[in-house]
Amino acid sequence: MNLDALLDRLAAVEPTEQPFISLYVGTRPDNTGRAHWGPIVRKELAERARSFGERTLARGTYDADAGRILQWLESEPRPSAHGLALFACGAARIFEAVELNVPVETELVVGRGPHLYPLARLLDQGRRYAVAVTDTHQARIFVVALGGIRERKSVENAKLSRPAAGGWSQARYQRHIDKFHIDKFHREHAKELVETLHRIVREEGIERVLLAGDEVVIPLVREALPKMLAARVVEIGGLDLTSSEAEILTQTLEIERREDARDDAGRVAAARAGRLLAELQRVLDAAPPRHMVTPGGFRMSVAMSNCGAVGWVSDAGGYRYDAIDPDSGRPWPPMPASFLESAQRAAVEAGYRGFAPDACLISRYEPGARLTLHQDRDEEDFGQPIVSISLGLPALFLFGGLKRSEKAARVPLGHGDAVVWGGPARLRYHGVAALADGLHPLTGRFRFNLSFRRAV
Ligand code: MD3
Ligand code: FE
Repeated sequence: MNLDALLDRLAAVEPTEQPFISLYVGTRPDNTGRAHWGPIVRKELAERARSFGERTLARGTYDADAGRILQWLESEPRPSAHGLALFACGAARIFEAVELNVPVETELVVGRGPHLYPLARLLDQGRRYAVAVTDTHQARIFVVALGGIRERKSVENAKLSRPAAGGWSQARYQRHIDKFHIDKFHREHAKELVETLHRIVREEGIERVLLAGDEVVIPLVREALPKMLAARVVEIGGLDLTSSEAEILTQTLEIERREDARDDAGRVAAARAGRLLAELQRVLDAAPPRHMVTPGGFRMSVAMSNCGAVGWVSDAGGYRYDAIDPDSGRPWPPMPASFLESAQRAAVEAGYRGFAPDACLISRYEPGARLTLHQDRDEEDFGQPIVSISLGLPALFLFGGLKRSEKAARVPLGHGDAVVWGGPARLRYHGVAALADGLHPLTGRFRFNLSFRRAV
């Protein structure tokens, strides 16, 4: 079974009216050699049924789906499977059941769509990470894999080892090195650490490096990191060279789990983003991006288009929402169902039910393109949020205040990120810093932003 394809398929499921059942089952026998999961799963499924009113449509479809799940569980899985994952919603025409060759935690989730994080995590099994603990003299590098820790290497700066038990030559040597040389030795130490780390990361296929160190050495290490490594380094506190292996293990496992959860969410978002891009292509074929002109006569560096009942346009006459694309003289292309669904999913997750966008402004950024600080005030009802989805190359979003003069925070926005701007944030000044050059596997040298609005 190809779990990647399964994740993609399930990520594309639109929110359902009827309950969607996601069931993960850990099937490993206990120490008596017996598997206990059957009765537990049966009980969980039966208990959850009671959360729906009797003789409701939801209860009916839930019972049918649960029945189908139980039937599969009784007849299909091989005893050798370590785990099972099942997804069922008759109303969405989904029934997927797979055996897993890795253990999972037993978990039943009933919601409006599939619960995918555990599945995304399975695609990552066998991930290992490294921990580097350093000061300006000495470093220790550990590799954690399958829950165990193992010291791989210690790096020591021979020229600048700590004053040892008082040899006279050592003392005289120490007196003769000045600030300049100390900096130089610290820098050499950082470089040696980074080189060693780089080799270990490459040899062992490590995805993430957790780095602990003092405020002197961390900037030096950062400076020495090649790009490939910098992307994998996460700084952590609370550890130093005196920490025991047990301390290092327990502290970093927790951090790694948290980072993992972020990655899993990102993977689910990226699977959805792939589908949006396919639709986007169709929309832009019908209404190609164009560089609009501001009322002040400037050509915008961002190329724009729209889909939906109305579209945002700018020309010498001003800004407005219009049902007709001025370039084609025809209505804007309709909003694809997957666009609407993604926007509504994000809005609901942020606490805005009933968001019904009638406009989707599509912005295409190429390297150098930017958007100066502005407010979005052309919409009828500022009580409605704006939902934005970023695709392709990453950008630095500038998030200002309610006055133009307030200093803007810089927030990186990457492929698949969705942001909901509602409440007091709705009228904050915002913009996008000049796009850095880059090549995205799906969009090439472009960033696209979809921003969904209730305009009229
Ligand atoms: C924040 N686009 O099209 S996301 C725009 O990334 C625009 O392409 C940016 O600003 C982009 O107008 C930002 C969308 C966005 C829209 C409205 C907002 C962010 C907002 C209103 C208030 C605060
Ligand atoms: Fe804006």
